Amino acid sequence: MLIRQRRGWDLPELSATPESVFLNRRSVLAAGAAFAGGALGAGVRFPSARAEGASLYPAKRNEAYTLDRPLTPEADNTNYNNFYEYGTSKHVASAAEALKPDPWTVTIDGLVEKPRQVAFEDLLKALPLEERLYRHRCVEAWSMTVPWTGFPLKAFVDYAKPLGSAKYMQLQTFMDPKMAPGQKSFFYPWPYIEGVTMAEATNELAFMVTGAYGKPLPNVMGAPLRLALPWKYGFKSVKSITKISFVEERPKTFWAALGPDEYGFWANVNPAVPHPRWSQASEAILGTDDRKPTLLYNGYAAQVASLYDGMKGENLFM
Ligand SMILES: Nc1nc2c(c(=O)[nH]1)N[C@H]1C(S)=C(S)[C@@H](COP(=O)(O)O)O[C@H]1N2
Ligand SMILES: [Mo]
Repeated sequence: MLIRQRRGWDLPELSATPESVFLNRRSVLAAGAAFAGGALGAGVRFPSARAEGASLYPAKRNEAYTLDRPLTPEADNTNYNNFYEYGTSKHVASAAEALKPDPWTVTIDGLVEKPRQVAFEDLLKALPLEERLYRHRCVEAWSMTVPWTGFPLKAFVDYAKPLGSAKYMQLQTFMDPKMAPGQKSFFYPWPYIEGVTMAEATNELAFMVTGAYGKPLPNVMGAPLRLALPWKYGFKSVKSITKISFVEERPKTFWAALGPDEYGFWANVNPAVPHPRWSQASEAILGTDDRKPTLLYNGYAAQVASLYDGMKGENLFM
């Protein structure tokens, strides 16, 4: 595993903090103005759903989620990504400009009270946004720290109203080889699919992401809607989601289909369980030359360890 990153970021490490506090105040004022405008001028429309959504950022930070290290500078984050729909290189930001996140529809189906299709902007209206600072750990052993904006996955579950018989939530990326040339490769089992149990989906940490760094999500990070499961390896955090299905059977996930001996369904972070081809004992912190020891459940054991009580026969850590 080779990580070549320039260190040349000269911003003070946590400069994002005071700035977004300032911006939050400004966005509260802007929201007040928009509300007043709406009351006076019914029928005034924003130029596009995306512009309308943009006024929701930056969202108020949920201070319950704190970090033990600085945020990864935005430029480092957007220049080192995994988005196989746009190629297997880490430098896919310009290729991902072909993604069209607006308009965007999310299908909700399977074991739900009422299957339906929702416009992405209607999700934004229904589910209040907040900002959370999370760590992200790729199975390749690099890591980053990101200010995500979004809503708890549990809020989405309540919105979708699954039936009691639903055992898993399956999340699927768009399928459009014209928009995503990587999907022309027959080597991969497109579309990208991930899944979690209902207990995982409703855990407080599971987060549906619509923005990062106080702005709507850039294409390369999986616009307009991606997952963040900070206690699991990054491949679980599926990007550019178009379909969410509530199902009884465990979903056949993209990486587990491709390499069942290397990538499992659970994929919980554990320093003591190596990947078959490399150690997971430590992680390389993106944008620095530093490594840190990997933590069990990526440091989130207090919130999630009890999800796995008594699951003896399961491969929880691959
Ligand atoms: N649809 C889709 N989702 C995906 C991937 C992908 O290739 N396609 N890569 C995964 C992997 S391996 C990681 S580490 C994260 C990377 O997210 P980032 O590029 O925003 O850092 O996205 C995950 N979600
Ligand atoms: Mo990853």
